[in-house]
Amino acid sequence: VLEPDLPAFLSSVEGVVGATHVLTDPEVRAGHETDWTRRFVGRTPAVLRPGSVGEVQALVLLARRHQVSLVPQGGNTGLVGGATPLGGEVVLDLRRLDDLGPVDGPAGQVTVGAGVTLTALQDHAASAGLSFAVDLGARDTATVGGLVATNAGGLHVVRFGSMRAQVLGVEAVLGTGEVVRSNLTGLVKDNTGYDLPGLLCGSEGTLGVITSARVRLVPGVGPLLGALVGFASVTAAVEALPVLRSAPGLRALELMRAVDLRLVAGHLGIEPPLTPLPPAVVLLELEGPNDLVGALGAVLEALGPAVVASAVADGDRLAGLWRWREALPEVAAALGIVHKADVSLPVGALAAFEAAVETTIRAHSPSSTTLVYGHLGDGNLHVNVVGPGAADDGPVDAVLELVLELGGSVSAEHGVGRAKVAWAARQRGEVATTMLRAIKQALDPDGILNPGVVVG
Ligand code: FAD
Ligand code: 2HG
Ligand code: ZN
Repeated sequence: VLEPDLPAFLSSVEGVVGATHVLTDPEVRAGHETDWTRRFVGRTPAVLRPGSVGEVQALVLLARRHQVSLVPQGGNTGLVGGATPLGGEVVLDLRRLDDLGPVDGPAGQVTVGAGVTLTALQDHAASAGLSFAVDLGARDTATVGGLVATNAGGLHVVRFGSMRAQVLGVEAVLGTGEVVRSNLTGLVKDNTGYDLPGLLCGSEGTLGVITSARVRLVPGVGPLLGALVGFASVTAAVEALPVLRSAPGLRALELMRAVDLRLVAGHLGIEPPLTPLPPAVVLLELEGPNDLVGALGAVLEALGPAVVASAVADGDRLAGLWRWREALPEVAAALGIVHKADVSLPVGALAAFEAAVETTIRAHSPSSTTLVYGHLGDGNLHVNVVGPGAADDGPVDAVLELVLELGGSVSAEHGVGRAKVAWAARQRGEVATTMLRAIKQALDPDGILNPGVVVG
C-alpha cells in the first residue's frame, strides 16, 4: 500500500500548470475552503488551476501516483459541501476550462468547457438564436462542470427536465487517470451500452473530473408572461396543480409562502408583492407564441375562487416578480448559517409535509427560523433552517426522517455531497449502495476523487 506523499505531489504540480496556477496564499485559498452557506469549512494546502484536459489528466495521474486526494471545484455554489476540502484535500479549480465551442445550429447543440459559467452558456446560445434550458439563481457563478456533476435542476425543470436531460456527451478524466470521451458528437440516439454521460451527471466529482460537455439547446426564448397567484394555503396550491400544469407554454411553477415573503420584503425594504399577502403564492411563467394573456386568463378562470389574489406581469415587472423568488436563499443566508434540506415528495404528500415541517423542526430547535419554498411543479421543496449551530444536524435530520416516511427523496436537485451521505444510503438501500460503490471502485480505484462524497 502506497503512503500519501503530499510534498512530492506539490513539488511536481508546478511543472504541469505553471507556478501562477498553484495557489497557496491563505487568503486566496480561503475562498475555496468554505462553501456558499458557510456551514462547511475545510482547508486545502493548494488550489490548482489546470487550463486543459491534458493538464487535468497529468494532475490526476500525479495525484494517483502520490496517493493525494483531489476535490474538483467549479463556481463553489454547491449547497451540500461537495466542493469543500473537509479532509484537507487539494482543490482543482476548473474555471480556466472555459472554451465555448461553435453552436451547431442544425443539431441544436454545443460543446463547452467545464469552467464555462451558466450565464456565459446562456448568452452563447442566445447569440445563435437558441437558449439553454437550465436556469438557476447562481447562474453568474455556477459552472457547466458543477451543473453536470450535481445534475442541477433549477427553475425550468417542469418544462425541460434537469441537467441530465440536457447532456448528450461528456469528456472527463477518470480517477484512473484515463480520459473518457463519450458521445461528444451529440448523437441523439446511441444505444451502445451503459449511459456514461448520464452516469457522470450527478457523480459530484467522485468518478471523474468533467472537462467538457456536449449539451442540447432549445429554441430561443419567446415572449414571456408571468403571474403571482395567491392561494389560501399550500394545500390549495397543491390542489390547483392539475390546472396550473395545463397552462400552455408553462416553463416555471414556483412556490413561496407569505411568512417567507415578509422576510424578503424586510430584507429588500419593499412592500410585499400582493396586498393582502395570501398564505401561499405561486409564481407561474408562460412562454409564447400563443396568446399568453388569454391562456393565463383561462387558467385563472378555471381555478375560480381558489385564487385569492393575483398579479400578472411581463418585461421588467416580470423580472420584479422573480426577484421575490430568487431572493429567498439570499435572505436565509443573511439571517445566519443555513441548514438546508432540498427534498422532493410525491405530489400527494406535499401539503402534509409542509404542514408538519415547522413543528418537526421546532421540536428540535424551538427558536429557529424556517423558510420553505421551491419548485412546486417538480414536487421539490427547499427547507432552510436558521438558528441551530453549524454542527447541529438535529432539525434537518428530523425533516429528512419525515421525508422518507412520506416516500420522498432526501436530495431533489442539490446532490448528496458530504451533507447527506448517510441519508442517501438509507433511502436507496443496501443493494443500490453496493452498486454505487462498485462503480466508484471501478472508475476511481484509489479513491482519490472527492473522498467521502456521495457514497462516503
Ligand atoms: P461547485 O459548487 O464548485 O461543485 C459542486 C459539486 O460538483 C462538487 O461535488 C464538486 O466536486 C463537483 N464539481 C464541480 N465541477 C466539477 C467538474 N468539472 N468535474 C467534476 N466534478 C465537479 N441548484 C439547483 O439544482 N437548482 C437551483 O435552483 C439552484 N439555485 C441556487 C441558487 C443559489 C443562490 C445558490 C448559491 C446555489 C443554487 N444551486 C441550485 C446550487 C448550485 O448552484 C448548483 O449545485 C450548481 O450546479 C453548482 O455548480 P458549481 O460550478 O458552483 O459547482
Ligand atoms: C433555489 O431553488 C435553489 O432557490 C436554492 O435551489 C435553494 O437555498 C436553497 O435552499
Ligand atoms: Zn432549487
